[in-house]
Amino acid sequence: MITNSLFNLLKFITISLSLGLYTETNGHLTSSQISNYRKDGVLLIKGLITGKMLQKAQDGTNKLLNQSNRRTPSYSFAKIQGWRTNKFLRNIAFNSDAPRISAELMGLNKTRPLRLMKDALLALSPGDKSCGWHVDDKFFWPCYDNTDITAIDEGVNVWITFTPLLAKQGGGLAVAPTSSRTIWREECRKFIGTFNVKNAAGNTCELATRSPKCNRLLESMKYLHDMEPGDALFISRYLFHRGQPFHKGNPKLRYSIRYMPADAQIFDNKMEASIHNKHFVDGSLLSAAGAYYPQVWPRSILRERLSITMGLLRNDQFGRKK
Ligand SMILES: O=C(O)CCC(=O)C(=O)O
Repeated sequence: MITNSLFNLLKFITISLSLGLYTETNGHLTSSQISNYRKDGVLLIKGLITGKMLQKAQDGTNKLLNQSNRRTPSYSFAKIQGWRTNKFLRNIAFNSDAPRISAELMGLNKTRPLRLMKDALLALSPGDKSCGWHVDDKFFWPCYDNTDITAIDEGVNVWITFTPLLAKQGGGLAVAPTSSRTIWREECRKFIGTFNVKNAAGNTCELATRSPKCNRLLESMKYLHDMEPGDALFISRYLFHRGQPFHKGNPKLRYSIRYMPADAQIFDNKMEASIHNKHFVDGSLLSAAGAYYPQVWPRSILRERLSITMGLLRNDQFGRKK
């Protein structure tokens, strides 16, 4: 009897550990990091992922790159929602400090959890055109907008590099600090990301032709960070950003993860499996869709993690890529 209970306890601990239910928590952000993020809409965290987690991500990404052709008009490789099938991406999205820091930047507390919404694994190679200045559209960010320009809980995108980046050589993520908090944010945003399911190509990356004026303004604000593998930029959902093309060298690998408060409302972009398969309606809470947008902070939920690891989630109906 005792042996049986002990065996079950050990089994539970082993399963829990293998699912990564216990997350490491390092120190809190300083008040100046939080206030700088809230002013600029961007914060660089050095060494967000290191050691084995980083090594596995680099190896796993290189394997994926060699195995499959996922070229798009702008990137030499693009894979969306990789956390659902790849352990090494899921480990970062769930178990790194990315969720905790995102929750802290948005001022969430333990009664208002954080959920993982959408990730993107991209490779930018020499000569790729990348995506011009933009704020993510409703394909990448299928949630209703927060129209309050002063809101702090609008959503965070964690952009992690797996390869070294030097600002002067390009290849990284260009950001326009403070653009998420400006009064002209919506003026410039309305030229792009107009959500239209029938327009398969989308116009999210085309600000340079759709509004040369906004494009010039953002170029004048452009900042590029020097970054090491595992470093991350935490950027506000509404910060203008763009991939910085480059001309020489190895592909630049990056992984971005979008997080939202659990009470955000789903926007029906006609591609989300959560809506098709769980029969949710436009405007449902993210938390209602369970494992499709799993809770990652303050802790993950065993039932959701099991659905993911057992491969029970249906695929999204991707109509287009950035
Ligand atoms: O990595 C890039 O080049 C662009 C990434 C991006 O636009 C995003 O993470 O939303």
